[in-house]
Amino acid sequence: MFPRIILTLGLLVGASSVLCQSAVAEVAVDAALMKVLDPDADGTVDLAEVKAAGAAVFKKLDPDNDGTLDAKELSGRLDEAGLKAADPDNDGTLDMDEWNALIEKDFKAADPDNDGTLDEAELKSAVGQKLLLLIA
Ligand SMILES: [Ca+2]
Ligand SMILES: [Ca+2]
Ligand SMILES: [Ca+2]
Repeated sequence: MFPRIILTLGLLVGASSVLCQSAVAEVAVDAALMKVLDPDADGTVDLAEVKAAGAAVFKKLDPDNDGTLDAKELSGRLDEAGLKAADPDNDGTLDMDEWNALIEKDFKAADPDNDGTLDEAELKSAVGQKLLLLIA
């Protein structure tokens, strides 16, 4: 009886962790990602590092090189509502200033302890994941 309960519990825990992973971890926070985001290798990502990574993504997403990202170029990273909120001049695209402002806003939201850096747990939070979609 006893081992059977343990087994059942184990299965339940296993199943729920699989569910959690698919729901939350859109961007895996692993050594490979940290190597990219954390060049000074102090184990956390600060705003300068986030902006540098964000600038690289901006370049990658803007193959026509017109200095703006439209909804199509942002697909999979930012939904329509997110684009609208980050687009104060309302031209339907994000330029580098708007992109940086968005990244800075998400960075601050992902840093509830307000120490100016994102650690692994903060990067794995829902808003941290949202930020990672913009910079990874
Ligand atoms: Ca760092
Ligand atoms: Ca704009
Ligand atoms: Ca922090």
